[in-house]
Amino acid sequence: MHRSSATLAVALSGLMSFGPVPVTEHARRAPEAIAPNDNRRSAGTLKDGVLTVQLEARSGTWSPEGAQGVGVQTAAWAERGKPLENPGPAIRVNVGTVVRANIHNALTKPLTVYGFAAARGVKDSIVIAPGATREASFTATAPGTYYYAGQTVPGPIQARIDEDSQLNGAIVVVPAGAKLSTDRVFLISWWFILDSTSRSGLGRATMAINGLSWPHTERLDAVQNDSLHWRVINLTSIDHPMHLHGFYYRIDAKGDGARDTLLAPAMRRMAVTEIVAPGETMAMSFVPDRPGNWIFHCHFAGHLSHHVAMDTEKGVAAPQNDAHHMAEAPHQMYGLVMGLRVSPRGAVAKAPTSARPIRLIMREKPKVYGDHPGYSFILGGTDAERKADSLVVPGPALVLERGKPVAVTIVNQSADRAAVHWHGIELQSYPDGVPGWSGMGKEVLPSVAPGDSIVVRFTPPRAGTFMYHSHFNEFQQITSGLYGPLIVLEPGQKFDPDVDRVLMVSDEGPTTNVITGPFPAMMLNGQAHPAPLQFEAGKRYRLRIIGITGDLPIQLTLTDGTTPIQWRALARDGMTLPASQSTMRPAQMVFDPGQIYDFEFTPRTAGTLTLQYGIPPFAAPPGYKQTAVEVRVK
Ligand SMILES: [Cu+2]
Repeated sequence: MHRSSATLAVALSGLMSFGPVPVTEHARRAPEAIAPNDNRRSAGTLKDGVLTVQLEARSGTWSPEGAQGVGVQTAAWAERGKPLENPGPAIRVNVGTVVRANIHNALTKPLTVYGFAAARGVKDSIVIAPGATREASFTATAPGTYYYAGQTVPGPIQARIDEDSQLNGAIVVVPAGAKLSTDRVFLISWWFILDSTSRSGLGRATMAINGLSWPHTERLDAVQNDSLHWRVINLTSIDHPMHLHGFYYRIDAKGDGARDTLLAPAMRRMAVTEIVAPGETMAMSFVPDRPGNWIFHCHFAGHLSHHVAMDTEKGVAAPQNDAHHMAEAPHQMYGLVMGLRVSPRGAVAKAPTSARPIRLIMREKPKVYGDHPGYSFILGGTDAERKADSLVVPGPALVLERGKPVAVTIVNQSADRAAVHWHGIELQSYPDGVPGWSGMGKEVLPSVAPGDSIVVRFTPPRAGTFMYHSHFNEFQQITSGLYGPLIVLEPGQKFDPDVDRVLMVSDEGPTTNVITGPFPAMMLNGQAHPAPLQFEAGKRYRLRIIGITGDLPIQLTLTDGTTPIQWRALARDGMTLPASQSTMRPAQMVFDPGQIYDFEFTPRTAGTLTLQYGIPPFAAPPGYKQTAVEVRVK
């Protein structure tokens, strides 16, 4: 698969003509249920270095929200004679094993199968007629994360949105002699119906990890200081910036299904948010050294919104489900979220008691973005607090000191519920900001009701660039102003806004129709039309670049008019880069919401540069123009 557009609009342009298959078309056949697959078991029979797997594609009913939830008719894989599974049966082998697949197409359409011949990934395919059986085989030569997939609709594999979108399976190859099943494998899939009469552009939609959608995804259990190894496979046609709460993870390998690249130790990078592009795979590892409840989720606000809840129809969540929504999803998250529960090993650290107090007020004003309200965070004790109608976006830059505890009182003056996530901070679970989830045992963080407040305490253990943002109803709240920079300094270090420049990229309001747009303007530090930036030649600046759009990918370039200038990478997601990665490079990058980069920039001579930012060309609608900001160097 190619890296393709991250906006649904572009991902789907050109596919619309195929039209959706109505959910009811074959629903009357009352077919078999498709079971979720946690990818722990390995399919097939291993004999004399040959794994023989008998696969069959059949039609069934898939219930991404559990057996009691809404079911949809889709094709899925099974081992011959066994129940249907989503994802399909996992194939786990050692290097040197020959994988021989005998594949039967029990569907009524020709089936294109990717991933089983020598070239692997979507680089090769075989076509199996309805009712026919074919063989395909390959030798597992390189360790890594791979996959197989089936397709019954015409067009490129990105055209899979409904009836064949769950024909996926993981292939994991480990070194000769290694244990087959230590790593967990998370396969991301989607399913949706387009509806031009719908407010959102979607009829019904879901996004799933291993065949289930939050809050129904598997709960992962670990013990504090365990070493966790996860593999992620993205078989949707859209990016997913995967964000881990509370911990950095190491990216060990990235692949495209055909080839997996194990990164050399000096090139392995630490992140809290990494993009997994369409058709891409990722191997990651981390050690949860603090107990409690954590989440690993896609940072596109729409991918954990009600739009991917099955009781949302035509963009409107069924009102009779509000109570069940609040009970089942007090965090108001759906879709691409995994929950991790880390049980303590030894004594649990207590929250700091003496701490620097901070009051952070969440404020709302009606009709700021058309009919939609605007929100912002205001710092207590400031002029902004005294001016009742003040709505400053982004929220105030909170400048904290490494190792120094803070006690933040979150005051909710809005009509919605509130929750604040301290993005990238290695804190304890309770203050992490996911209502109904963060915490441990019976002590679970609530959301803050309108008019109410809560105090959360944490101690930032690392100096760097971070952010805080809403973690409730994010599709609405993050696109409408609820975020701000969080800068942690070394003890004794002073924040100098002259050389320390925060560049925060966000949306100017929410998106109503996620398929056709219009998509909001992208703002730089809260401005859709930013004023020129001023720099001085010869001075060394630290640019702290923070992505917090709702669902849009961001390209940012600093150019002299023709080519990007050079800057030095300093940090990623708040963590200082090792010397091997802190290199000079062209000042052009593509990043997704939830990603943070620090660069060192020393303009050499006086003159004018241009900072250009907006949707990257591969995802932009036709005619789209990025915003250009004049950069004046004196
Ligand atoms: Cu996503």
